[in-house]
Amino acid sequence: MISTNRETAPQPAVPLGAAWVAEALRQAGFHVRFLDLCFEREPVAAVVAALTRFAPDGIALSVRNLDNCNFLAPKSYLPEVRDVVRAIKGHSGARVLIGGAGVSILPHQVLEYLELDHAVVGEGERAAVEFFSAGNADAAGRVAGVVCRNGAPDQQSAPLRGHCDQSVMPRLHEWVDARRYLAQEPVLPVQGKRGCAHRCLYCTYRQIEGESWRVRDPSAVVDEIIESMRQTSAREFEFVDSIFNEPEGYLELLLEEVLRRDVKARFCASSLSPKGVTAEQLRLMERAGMTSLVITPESAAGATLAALQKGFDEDDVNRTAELLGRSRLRALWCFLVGGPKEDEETLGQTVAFLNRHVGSKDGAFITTGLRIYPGTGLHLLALQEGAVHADDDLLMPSFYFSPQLTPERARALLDRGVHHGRCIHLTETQALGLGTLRRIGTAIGLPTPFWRYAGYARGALRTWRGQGGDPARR
Ligand code: B12
Ligand code: SF4
Repeated sequence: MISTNRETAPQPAVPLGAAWVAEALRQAGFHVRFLDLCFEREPVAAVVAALTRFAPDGIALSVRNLDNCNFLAPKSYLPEVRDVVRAIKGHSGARVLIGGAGVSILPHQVLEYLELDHAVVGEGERAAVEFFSAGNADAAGRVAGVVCRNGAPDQQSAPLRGHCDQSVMPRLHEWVDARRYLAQEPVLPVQGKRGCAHRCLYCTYRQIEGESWRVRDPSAVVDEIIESMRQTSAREFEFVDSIFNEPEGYLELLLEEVLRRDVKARFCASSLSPKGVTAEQLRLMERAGMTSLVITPESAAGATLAALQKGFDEDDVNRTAELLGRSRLRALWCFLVGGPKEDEETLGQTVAFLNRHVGSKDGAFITTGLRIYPGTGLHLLALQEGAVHADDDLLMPSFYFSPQLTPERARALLDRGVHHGRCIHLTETQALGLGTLRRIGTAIGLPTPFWRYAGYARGALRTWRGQGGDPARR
């Protein structure tokens, strides 16, 4: 298993999915080696060395990101993955299977670009085992979930139903050098559920995780956390679920289990929906050890929320902000600027929200422009508005930005309108030197979440550069 992701901004991402698939293969009786390219200085040389040492019969490639989703400074990661694929082909005749979130979004286009034959759409635990167990390439190509380069363009995985496969634990510590990641930010990811039943205009998650909620048994999730605490120094865990507070009732079951088992850890969540949040839920989160969360309204204006088909309105956003303001939880509020129907008025509503609700314990994360993916409502809208051409396969990043505004004007309105320095713009998270600051923060035991120091980091990097500092690689 080769995890190809080398992005370290806004933080290195522990290859949880690749580890999970590797563990499934091991449990099925395969002899598995894991190569994590994240911190390798010479990734191609590392791949060649591993192939020479291990001589695998099958190679599983995990591709988490296609690109950085940054409209203002776009970067595709696929050219570096192609270098890895070429090295593999030059040094091994093994059967290759590619998977991961990025692959699931555009499987055929990724296969064409990388000149590979087989990809998995969606979760890989079962598909990878069946693929590598198949007697020949034809049978491997017929495995549920596997898409073939020469297959029909609409060939997709079998729909995902029922519960997540409970029999496999990711056992991250077996596959990944957790210390390297924990030195950059002392938090490990954990996933309680897969899928999302919503249909937001721009979203890809149903292609990656499936279009219905599939929850794990809370006791299995807590077992995994306890095992990670035994095997690594991690004492904080981030729930990377599509939406932490859905489906209804699950977060209660999970956090009650954390309390029942008396787990002495801290928790955060990478996506809370403003819809339906209650004061009781926030109290339970605090009692169970949650200290921060990322909340994803994307806009504070009703017209934009409706156009994005978020399924909640500005009253939900404001009500949840009031509740969070009264809690001890730190909230990072995420906004997408430039969605359909965005204009000076709607952005003004978001600016007013940022001033009113993003308090001293909180932050806001601003992404300008929306990455367009095939099969989404946003793609259809972009075609109608002429923002993309029908022959653009969207493998290289294309973005939507409201025709009623420009990115420069949006930035000016935000800079002028927001009266505090707690807004973090996506581009700033890619600044050189942030990785060094993160490592220093971890070494001196700064309390998480690290986004709360964004203002200080901005100042420190400015001073450093002003003094002629040459920040090392992130
Ligand atoms: C949580 C999250 C984050 C968190 C991560 C926190 C953490 N502690 O890990 C944060 C906010 C930091 C983050 C940052 C970024 N993210 Co993000 N993130 C996610 C999210 C929601 C979940 C990822 C996850 O951990 N899933 C859980 C694991 C278990 O699932 P998995 O990795 O997909 O693996 C499964 C399958 O993919 C498959 N699989 C995986 N590998 C393999 C290999 C083989 C061979 C096979 C067969 C199968 C297989 O099986 C696995 C198990 O079922 C996804 C969206 C999503 N729903 O997937 C976006 C997502 C992966 N992120 C995305 C992006 C772009 C980014 C950023 C580049 C954004 C930015 N510019 O800052 C950064 C990059 C960070 C980095 N260093 O890589 C995109 C990638 C698509 C794209 N356009 O490239 C996604 C898909 C969201 C989107 N826009 O649609 N992210
Ligand atoms: S709620 Fe979140 S994960 Fe679900 S469709 Fe909307 S944006 Fe995607």
